[in-house]
Amino acid sequence: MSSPKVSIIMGSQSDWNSMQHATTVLDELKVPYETKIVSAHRTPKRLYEFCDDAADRGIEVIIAGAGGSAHLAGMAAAMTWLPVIAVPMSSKQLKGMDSLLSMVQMPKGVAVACQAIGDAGAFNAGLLATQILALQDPELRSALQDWRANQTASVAEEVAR
Ligand code: RP5
Repeated sequence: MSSPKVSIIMGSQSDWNSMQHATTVLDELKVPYETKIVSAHRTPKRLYEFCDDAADRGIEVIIAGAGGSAHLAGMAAAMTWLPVIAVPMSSKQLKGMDSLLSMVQMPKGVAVACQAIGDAGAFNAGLLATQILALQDPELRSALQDWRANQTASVAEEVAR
């Protein structure tokens, strides 16, 4: 098993149901990744240690999913120079609007690439991580182009009635 290039972190085990969609494209295109529970407020020391050595361990992109007051992605982006893709989790009270706004409204100076709320956002986070890695990897780029062509070919022109 090659060492992970993408790290998928999430604030809680309860985020996995949505965050598992981030692994779809990574699995299909054989991009090595790891999955970890790292909470900005429940495990702040774990978050610090994770950010401290992520780049040294060969991680190139971080995907961070969290719900509610979702500071995980912003804190991760603040503590590492690696690109951070944020996925707002749907929440009980505000259906993920809280997560979305706290992730997308990053103040100037620290960048987070925020995706859509929930499953689609998680899926696209895996896709975007693959696109970032493909910049430096011609084999992966070719596999990604095939993946996109297959997706296009799978869309029927005629409406099934
Ligand atoms: C956040 O609180 C997590 O990212 C999760 O989305 C939410 C609820 O966590 P649990 O109470 O289910 O552990 O930190």
